[in-house]
Amino acid sequence: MSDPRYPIGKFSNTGPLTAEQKQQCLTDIEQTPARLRAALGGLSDQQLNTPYRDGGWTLRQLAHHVPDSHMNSYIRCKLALTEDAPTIKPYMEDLWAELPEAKHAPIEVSLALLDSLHQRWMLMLRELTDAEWKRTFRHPELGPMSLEKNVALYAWHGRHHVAHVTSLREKMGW
Ligand code: NI
Repeated sequence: MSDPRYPIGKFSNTGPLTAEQKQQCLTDIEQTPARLRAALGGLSDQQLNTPYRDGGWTLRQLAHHVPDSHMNSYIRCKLALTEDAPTIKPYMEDLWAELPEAKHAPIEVSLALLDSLHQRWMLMLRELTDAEWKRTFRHPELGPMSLEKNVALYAWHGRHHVAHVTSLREKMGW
């Protein structure tokens, strides 16, 4: 808990997932939209415009970042399922978070987007065969990544950002 950037710790890749770990990742991804919505519930505009840590994104930027990130991940999953180890296009998440709409738009727009996106994503993920879990895309800087590892990463990613919100609320007594 000493580093406010990583309230649940950094993502650690533990290798191939067991059936139970896969199931836990799917449950996390399924529940991320509701958890984020609950974490952000009842906050004023002023509270939403508060950085979750000194020098960090505001809660509003964070609410818009999660679907930005997960839309990219969803598309990477689809590319890996339909092409042979395709090279994906990274994006500059810090610059996306600085675009005007990412700083000012109502969070409900992104919460609704996340609800819908994760419903669609789960429909895809629930149908994956064992062979499909092992399919890969190639990140130009990070190298090959399997769907399995990508799903584990984004299960962590949702919990990571929800914890930014809940830890700020706890600290501020909100
Ligand atoms: Ni993130």
